[in-house]
Amino acid sequence: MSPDFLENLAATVGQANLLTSHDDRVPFDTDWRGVLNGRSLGVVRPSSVEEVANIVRLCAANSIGIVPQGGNTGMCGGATPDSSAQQIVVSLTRIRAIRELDTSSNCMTVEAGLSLAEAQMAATGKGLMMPLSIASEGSATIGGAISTNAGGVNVLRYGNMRDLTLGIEAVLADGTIWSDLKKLHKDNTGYDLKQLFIGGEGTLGIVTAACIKLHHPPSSRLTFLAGIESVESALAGLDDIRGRFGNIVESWELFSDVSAKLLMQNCGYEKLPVQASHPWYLLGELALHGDGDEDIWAERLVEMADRMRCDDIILATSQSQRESLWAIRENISEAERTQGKGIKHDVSVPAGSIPELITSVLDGFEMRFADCRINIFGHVGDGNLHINAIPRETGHHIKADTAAAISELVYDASAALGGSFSAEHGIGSMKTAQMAKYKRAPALNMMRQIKSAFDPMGIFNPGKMLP
Ligand code: 2HG
Ligand code: ZN
Repeated sequence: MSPDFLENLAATVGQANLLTSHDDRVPFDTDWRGVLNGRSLGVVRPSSVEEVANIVRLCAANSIGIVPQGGNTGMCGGATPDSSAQQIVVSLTRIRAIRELDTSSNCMTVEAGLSLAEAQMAATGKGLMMPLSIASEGSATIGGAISTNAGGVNVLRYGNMRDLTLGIEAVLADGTIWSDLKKLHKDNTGYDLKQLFIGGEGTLGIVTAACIKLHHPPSSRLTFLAGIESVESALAGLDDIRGRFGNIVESWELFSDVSAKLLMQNCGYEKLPVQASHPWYLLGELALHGDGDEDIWAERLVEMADRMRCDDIILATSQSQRESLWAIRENISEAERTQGKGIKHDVSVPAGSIPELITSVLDGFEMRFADCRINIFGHVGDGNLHINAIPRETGHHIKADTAAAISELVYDASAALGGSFSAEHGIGSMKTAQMAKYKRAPALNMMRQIKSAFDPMGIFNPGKMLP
């Protein structure tokens, strides 16, 4: 590194936007869960794509690793620097313009640092909807959501970030600004290169803007919370609604009795708004277009509840009730965090195999791991569950060897069912060992070749994703 590297960096972004002191760096060097504490050489906060390109050129010339960062809400450490003090965090949150909101082609071109909530609001302001919704959407950014191919609670109907991204703009390893902000739904002109950056976790380049699909919002939504006795019931209810009414299910979120207890213990809930306690709870939301007659829908839900053998279901009758039902679901991660440092698993299996997955994880679990509880929640409709382990005693930690044994149990169980060890949170620095274990050699080889073609010097997010 040349002695004037930091000076040149400061000249690129302005001294105030290069943070080098410990206190200034800590919020960027630490992940939101407080699990990873990196130590960067500095944090730069560019305000334009040209500044990003200059930063990349400078870092490349000095062999300095670049860690792109959005809202710093990731789950796998993808945006956290290592502890070498040889990497620069590039925070994209100042590059946040809405370049265009095109209501004739139903899409918006936005910059990477815009938060998902701001993008949603802008679309709503024009009578449209940006459907990607995750609990951290107030801070999570468009660039982060693209780089991790975020999923969330609406994937069932609208898909994940990959499905919602029409075009991207990115800065490449030699500082080229590659603008591919197409609005096309169809474009068969060779390799679809943007797909490599979506879910690429900043290892191939820095996403600086994107063109995102928008949808027409439903005229009303039907949101309910049901207490159910089995996971099979949740799948039966989904099948019932889709069989009778087609693709109207926006969300089908499952959580366990353990989640409910954590919410009561750690988030001030006295009880859930259903009548009794149940082994499982289902939060469902249906999108209605035109036919929003509440009485008719209440009857239809009763039929669905019958199929689920459920007699404890509450329907939101106002927007504020809907929001409080959603808050229950969205507070689960926070309830876990308050409980103590646990371990997270974000697995997927074919949706029909969910009951088998749960049985194989829970069978004998308490006997083997007496100090931990398994907290299961997530997106049951698309086969993605969070099977997290948390310490029984508040404030405790799970020991490293116990954590490793639990992770192996969960990942092996999903692999045996043809599943994935990372459904929506990505790999980052936390799951590279699983990449080595569960990803097939030909896939890893192709990934390594792609990485060296795009980033021959290895400056983008070193140590992330690839084992
Ligand atoms: C969710 O579904 C997120 O709420 C977070 O993916 C999951 O905290 C987690 O494990
Ligand atoms: Zn999730």
